[in-house]
Amino acid sequence: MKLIVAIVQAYDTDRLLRTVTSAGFRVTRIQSTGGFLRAGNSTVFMGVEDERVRECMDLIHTSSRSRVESVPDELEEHIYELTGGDIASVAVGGAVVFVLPVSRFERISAPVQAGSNSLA
Ligand code: 2BA
Ligand code: 2BA
Repeated sequence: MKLIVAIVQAYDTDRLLRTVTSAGFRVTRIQSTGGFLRAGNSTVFMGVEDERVRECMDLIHTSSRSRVESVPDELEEHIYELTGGDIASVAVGGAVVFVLPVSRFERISAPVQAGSNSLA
């Protein structure tokens, strides 16, 4: 098994979740923020069997678009200090993807309590 960690742009997230869940992949989405543009993006975790990693990567590829984003005025100085360049816009996405080996996967289940959805 591999853990695919994909950082995708906010506007691509819903399409990606629909596409991968329709193909039977399980997924967890966390809202995140890019360190450079300080804009919201999504980090998507998918535990995937080895033989389906390629298929999953292809679905991420088809669901993610590249865009050119303007650097917000308030970050221009910070970005100049960081890069030494006068950067007004950057190409963002499609997706930044890490594929990690999983040494162990477990689903820990407790008995379901009938008629109660409370932990009390
Ligand atoms: P941000 O850090 O907000 O970066 C947005 C875009 O700004 C990047 O797009 C890239 O085009 C540009 N950029 C970032 N750092 C730069 C730098 N030091 N100099 C010049 N340009 C820079 P992407 O590369 O497509 O990355 C999109 C988002 O993916 C990033 O948002 C960040 O949240 C994440 N990401 C990218 N590489 C990562 C890495 N190695 N580790 C963790 N997260 C990463
Ligand atoms: P959800 O994706 O919202 O899934 C909630 C529950 O719905 C799951 O509980 C499972 O019982 C059922 N379910 C989800 N996808 C299904 C499918 N394709 N076919 C049949 N039943 C399905 P859990 O398995 O205990 O998962 C709880 C949460 O853990 C999931 O919430 C998801 O956020 C995360 N998760 C589970 N497996 C994952 C994986 N392989 N990769 C990433 N996240 C995973």
